[in-house]
Amino acid sequence: MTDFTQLRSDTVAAYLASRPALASRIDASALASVREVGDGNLNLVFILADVSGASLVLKQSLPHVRTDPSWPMTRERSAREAVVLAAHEAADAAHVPALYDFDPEHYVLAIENLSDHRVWRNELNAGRVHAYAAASLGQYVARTAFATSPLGLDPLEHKRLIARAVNPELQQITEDLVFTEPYIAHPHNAVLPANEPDVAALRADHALVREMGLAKLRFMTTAQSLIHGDLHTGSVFVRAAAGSADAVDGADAPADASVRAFDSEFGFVGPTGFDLGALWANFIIAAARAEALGESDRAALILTLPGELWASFETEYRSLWPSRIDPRVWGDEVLDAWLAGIRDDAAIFAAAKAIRRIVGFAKAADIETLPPAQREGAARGVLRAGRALALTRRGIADVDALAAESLAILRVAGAR
Ligand code: SR1
Ligand code: MG
Repeated sequence: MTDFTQLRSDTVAAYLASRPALASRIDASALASVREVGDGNLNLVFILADVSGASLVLKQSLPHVRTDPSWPMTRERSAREAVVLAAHEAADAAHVPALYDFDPEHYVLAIENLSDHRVWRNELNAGRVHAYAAASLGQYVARTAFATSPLGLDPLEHKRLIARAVNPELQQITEDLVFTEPYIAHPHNAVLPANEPDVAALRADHALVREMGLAKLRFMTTAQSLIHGDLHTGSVFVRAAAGSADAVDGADAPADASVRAFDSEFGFVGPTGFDLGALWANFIIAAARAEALGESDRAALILTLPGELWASFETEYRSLWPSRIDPRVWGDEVLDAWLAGIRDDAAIFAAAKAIRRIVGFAKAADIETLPPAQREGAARGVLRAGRALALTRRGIADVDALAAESLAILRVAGAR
């Protein structure tokens, strides 16, 4: 009997053969290629293809952080990811990879191979913006959020979903890494020496730390919808095979465009704005890189994306509103206030997620791959933009105005 506790290139064929649910997906006896491609923080990932060209991805959670084996990590997160993938596929199949199989004994997900797509963060870092992706992701968050909230689900089903999706260990990682550690001395933190005064200024800002404390409580106590939980640009695949710079940078999607959110192992029933905020934060980070490289026009283009994301989310959510299952006390007058709350959450979570990627564990390649001379100003810009967003967002309905404020801050910080 082969041991599948930790899959290897020489055991995946036997593993496939042991999974009846995959028999129609790929010929385990005629594999043409097996590639181990996991480069994230947590998992083993294999892309397999058979001689006929059929292919799929196997993703197995490891019992520790892949990049730090001394940090244990529950393997049950793969079961949470299976719950999120299945629910999100039911709500918006166009924007997630298809789930083919889940094996709870070995913590293995079998999912659609999207290797004709590229990771959005890598594309942004290479100067290809794929601006159309923001609107697609606004639809994705709206559809999945509505369908998994009490607006789209029977109230008992919503409570059962909360129970099925609870993800204590990974929720706690987010609580620690996003909302706490950047604001205290902690071994996970590291910045360039030149940025140490910037971090000290953040920690000394009582108004900011108060906002982060409140945001952490929102994150810990809100059960609006089944969120992706880690929707940064490295968790998004984009494809625009038309490939021209115009097609890639235009807001209109090329005819063959595809946008998929993957890696939802941090998902749980939480605040809807957290997913929007994660994307928004990473737009600020990508813009900081562009600004640091002297590509001001590209930085400005990237900072149209928070507004595109929000506008698309709001339009889609409003279009779903008439289908809510119980309009008795959720009349139309509720919708504006509900959306305003999600928008405010998105902004404060964006601020938190921008700051954590500079100060704490799991940094962003956008900034880390800059030469130190440019990295210093880019990091400072992200920290200041995050701080300003946290403190000025209240009551500001205009996401474009908030993004314009971030752009102005990045420009000044990069020029120092
Ligand atoms: C130990 S996990 C570190 C980070 O990687 C994931 O992408 C999440 O953002 C998490 O915080
Ligand atoms: Mg991930």
